[in-house]
Amino acid sequence: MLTLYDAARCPYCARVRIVLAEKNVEYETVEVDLTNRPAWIYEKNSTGRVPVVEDEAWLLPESAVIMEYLEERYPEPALLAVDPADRALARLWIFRHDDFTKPYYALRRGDEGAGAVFEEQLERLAASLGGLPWLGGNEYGLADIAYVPWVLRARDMLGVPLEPYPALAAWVERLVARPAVAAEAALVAAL
Ligand SMILES: N[C@@H](CCC(=O)N[C@@H](CS)C(=O)NCC(=O)O)C(=O)O
Repeated sequence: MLTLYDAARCPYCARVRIVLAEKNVEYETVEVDLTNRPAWIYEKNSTGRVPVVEDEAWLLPESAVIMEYLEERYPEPALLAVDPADRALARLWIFRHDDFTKPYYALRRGDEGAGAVFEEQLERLAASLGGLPWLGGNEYGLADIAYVPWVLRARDMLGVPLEPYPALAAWVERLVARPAVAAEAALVAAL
């Protein structure tokens, strides 16, 4: 059985949890204490970070790579579109996630001016959604899963309101209607 080295509060782990839930994959969780990381985690991942998945003693770190691995290992239900252009767009979102997450962490640290920079990112995300339901276009998938953990944490843990960004708020509503994301929203609310 697949093992996930996990931390409840980690948004990168959340990406993997959501993909596993969407694909209905049975797995075991090993919770890693991020405040007191066990030495053995470096045997699983040289950076000492989570998430890591272990599949028959084979180890894979890095949430973006894990998401793609799971997509190929468990193709159904698909979380990447069939159309190559749509697949590329989803990958582009994931490749550039730092543009969004760096301002998030700056805000979390309380850096000066970070609120305004993060607001710009929320506006950008909302504008990208435009008339489309999902970040990747017409189909829900990995791009949405790659971003929603930070949006939920910004809303529920950093107190960032989403109402000023109606397209983004509606996107979150659509996402939490999915059991896989609802479970994650419940976890964030309890952190
Ligand atoms: N690029 C990694 C980032 C993972 C990451 O930063 N995980 C955090 C927890 S949210 C971690 O393990 N931090 C421990 C540390 O950096 O010391 C990924 O996408 O999986």
